[in-house]
Amino acid sequence: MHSWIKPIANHGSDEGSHGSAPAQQGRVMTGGFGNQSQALQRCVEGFIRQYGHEPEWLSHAPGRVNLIGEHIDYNDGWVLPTAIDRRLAMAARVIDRPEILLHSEQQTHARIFSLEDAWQPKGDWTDYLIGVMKAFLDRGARPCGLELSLASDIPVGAGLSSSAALECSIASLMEELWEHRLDPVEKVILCQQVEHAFVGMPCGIMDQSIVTLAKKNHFLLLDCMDRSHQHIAVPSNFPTLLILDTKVKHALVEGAYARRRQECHACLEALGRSSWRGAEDMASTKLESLPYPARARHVISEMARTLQAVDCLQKGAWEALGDLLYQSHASLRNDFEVSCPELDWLVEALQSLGPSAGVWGGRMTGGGFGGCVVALVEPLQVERILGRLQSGFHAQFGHPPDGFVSTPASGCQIERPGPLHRLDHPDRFGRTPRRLSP
Ligand code: GAF
Repeated sequence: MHSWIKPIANHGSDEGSHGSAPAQQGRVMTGGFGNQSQALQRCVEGFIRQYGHEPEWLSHAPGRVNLIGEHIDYNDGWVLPTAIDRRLAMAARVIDRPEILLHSEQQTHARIFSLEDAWQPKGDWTDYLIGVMKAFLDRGARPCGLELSLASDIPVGAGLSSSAALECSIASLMEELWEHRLDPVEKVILCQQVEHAFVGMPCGIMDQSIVTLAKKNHFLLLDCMDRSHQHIAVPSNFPTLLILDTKVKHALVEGAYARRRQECHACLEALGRSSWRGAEDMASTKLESLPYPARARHVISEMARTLQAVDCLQKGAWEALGDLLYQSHASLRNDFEVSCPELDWLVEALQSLGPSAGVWGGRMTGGGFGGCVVALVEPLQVERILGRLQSGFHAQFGHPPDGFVSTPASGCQIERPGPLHRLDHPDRFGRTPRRLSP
């Protein structure tokens, strides 16, 4: 184990990957970053194995769950996400060749991207990373060659924002190593634009915002109209956040997400409005005349629920908060049509367990079409609740969902561990990395 990674309790198997976190049926897994994530450790070890020397930088970013406010970030709504204690980590070292060497723990060899090529999307996960680098180049950043290695505890395609974690961690590295600083909101927008223009996913602003701005033990109330935000402290008696991964993979790029955006936009056009803000009190008869009334119903009702949820959170009204989560799920299932049978089954099962069995509420979280449910449960009942959900789900769908608990975690961070002398002396291959700006 590398000296600047502190030992942590092993909570899963070692077969972690950029893709999936270790799956253990019937066991509640904590994310692990209760100051150290397993991904950080595996990332540094992977770097050393791949390149034969230590990294100089370590950038790491969390996944996220959205408590409520779904599919309204691109509709000028409010959202209430928090970072989870599963992280993606990226270790880096400057090299004196015009190349980006990219290694992930799923690969045996590093992929090589020349800094002299014009980068085009390849249609795989490297697009998130190369797209961000290209955006920095387009803004006049000063490039240098890099060795990179990454590892992740955030399941991919599970609606927990592994892509935003990837974008934001490489963006933080670029700020340092390519000497181009951005303020946090600029960074969020750069990463969102990369998803739009390079990856082809017309996402809203929520995921990159929470990954960048998250504060430990807080939710983020983000106003997606003017991008202002407020950190909402988690009360000490807040229930446990239980995250249930159906393992049904979503592929938002494939069109359904973009269609939802277009449908919402078509409703606004029919109303002759430029924003949903201020449309909250619209009469239901007016909604019925829109091209997609159910979509409009979701947007308007979810905006109201999100603000009510903040109130419940601050008052400690868990049953009322839980009801809002169930209502949000019903709206996403019936009106926005982004749920799937596996998500619905879990939410119904949570609802029928109810407060007497320690369940306050739950809903699908993220883009939908698969992915995860977030539930609020009593800490002492977590194991029992998870066991019941897993066996019932297994009987129904032939596999158990993964389940893990998480506490609200901190956002993207970059560290420069170890003594500075590594920059001044050649490494054991005789290479002297370029000195960085102070
Ligand atoms: C995905 C998108 F990336 C977010 O911007 C948001 O729209 C979310 O789906 C749904 O709330 O995660």
